Amino acid sequence: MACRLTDAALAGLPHDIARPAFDRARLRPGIVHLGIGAFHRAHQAMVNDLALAATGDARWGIVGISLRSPGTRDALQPQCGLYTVALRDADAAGAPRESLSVVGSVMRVLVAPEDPGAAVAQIAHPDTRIVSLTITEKGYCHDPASGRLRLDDPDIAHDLAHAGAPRTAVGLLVSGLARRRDSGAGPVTLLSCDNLPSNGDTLRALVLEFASASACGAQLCRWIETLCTFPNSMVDRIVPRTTDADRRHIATRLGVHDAWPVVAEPFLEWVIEDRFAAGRPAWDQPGGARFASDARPFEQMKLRMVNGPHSALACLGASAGLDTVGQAMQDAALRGYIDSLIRDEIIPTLPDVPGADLGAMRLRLLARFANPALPHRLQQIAMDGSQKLPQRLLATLRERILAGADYRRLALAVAAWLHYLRGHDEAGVTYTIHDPLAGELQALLARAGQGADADLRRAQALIAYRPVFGDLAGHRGLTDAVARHAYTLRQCGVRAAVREAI
Ligand code: CS2
Repeated sequence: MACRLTDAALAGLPHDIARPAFDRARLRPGIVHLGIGAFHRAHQAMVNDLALAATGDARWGIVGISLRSPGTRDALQPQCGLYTVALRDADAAGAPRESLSVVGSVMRVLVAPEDPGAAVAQIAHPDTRIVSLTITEKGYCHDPASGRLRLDDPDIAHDLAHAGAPRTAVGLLVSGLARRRDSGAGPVTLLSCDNLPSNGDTLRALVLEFASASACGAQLCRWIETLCTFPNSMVDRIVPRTTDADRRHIATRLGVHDAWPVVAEPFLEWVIEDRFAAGRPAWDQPGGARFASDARPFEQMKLRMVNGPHSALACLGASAGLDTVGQAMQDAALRGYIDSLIRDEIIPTLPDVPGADLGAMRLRLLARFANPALPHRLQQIAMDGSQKLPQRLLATLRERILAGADYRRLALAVAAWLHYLRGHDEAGVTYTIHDPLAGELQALLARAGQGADADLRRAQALIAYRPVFGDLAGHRGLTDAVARHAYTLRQCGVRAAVREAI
């Protein structure tokens, strides 16, 4: 297809395609977003479009920063920053349905590794009032169990030595903030939109830890503490990786080629603490965000209810040789286990959250996971387990242990990760473990060896690993429970293990 999605092409799109309902020509950059992947483009940027359309306040265009590859910039530049979001689910009769909208908030994309100075300058620009982030858990370069910055991380060490050419998100932020302080550019909000507990507080602690270790030291820390805010936020929307088939299908519907569309579920939630240092867009439009004085209970609920079961299902399903979350949810044994995990072991740990009906949320979640119109690969969710498990499953597990409550289903989720780390499924098909700690984990599991008692030794080796298990490291009861599940998983398979656990 010759023609590309551009501003000029918008008027000619079919009538059933929604398009930006604001004047893009007037848009000015007020938001810098680090990590402009599919999730941001299907979540915050869409909500930003709602705010721009409702208020006409043109100060809130988005400049994206890619921290790794130029792919998004190269695809979006010829499209004037425009791209399509396809929202997919099934109707009551199970027939797939889809609605398409073109999103207009993104003005341009910078590629930090190509020109870190330009990225720092954009963060330091006086028009920038919000710097938001979706850089995934590992992008924070912190110890997942303690939340402390990993000063021994080679990229962090590099950034502390080369403030002019940072590689990490935290390095870019601190260089940009130092520049703002020097130039008098004024206050700014740093808004983490990642699946981390107290994500704003976590980011603030990491930024201050880096700043105090940097050449600017204490003075910069004082400036940040006085002028910057770091609201906590809860984000929720399932956004699988876009495939070539998605691209072909969307081009057919648009009548023009979009090189970088995103597919997602219709469900969206975003709860943000209303603590903005230099103003914010009116993101609280119908279908958009909610502001709250404390987002932490919402984050905790979301991480435990949505992401915990997601990770458990990913490790179990991938080990069973399944491909997508939807396929795993069609398996009665796996679905029954996920339902029971949520109902019997996760919900009892959650405090009352204003306006949240946990029982209804559980049923809606099972339907979201089962969405037949949105293939979401289990391997995509299973990656980076070392960075995800602490807040998704281990925090819940810790509470159950302290309360003397049953935790066998949660222990199975940990055993499923151990099983997954073998690097092959039940049929012997191998896969790569994508995890920043993969090398360390595989080495310690290899030392545990094979043969009789291997399940116990592997469980001992894993659960002794402090960067993930923190103060649960070496817990005897958990180790024994994980070893028993690991034995069943290896000897009898995933389905037998989940049936046994419920
Ligand atoms: C998933 C999340 O990839 C993953 O680890 O668990 O991306 C999940 O789809 C979202 O957090 C849902 O809001």
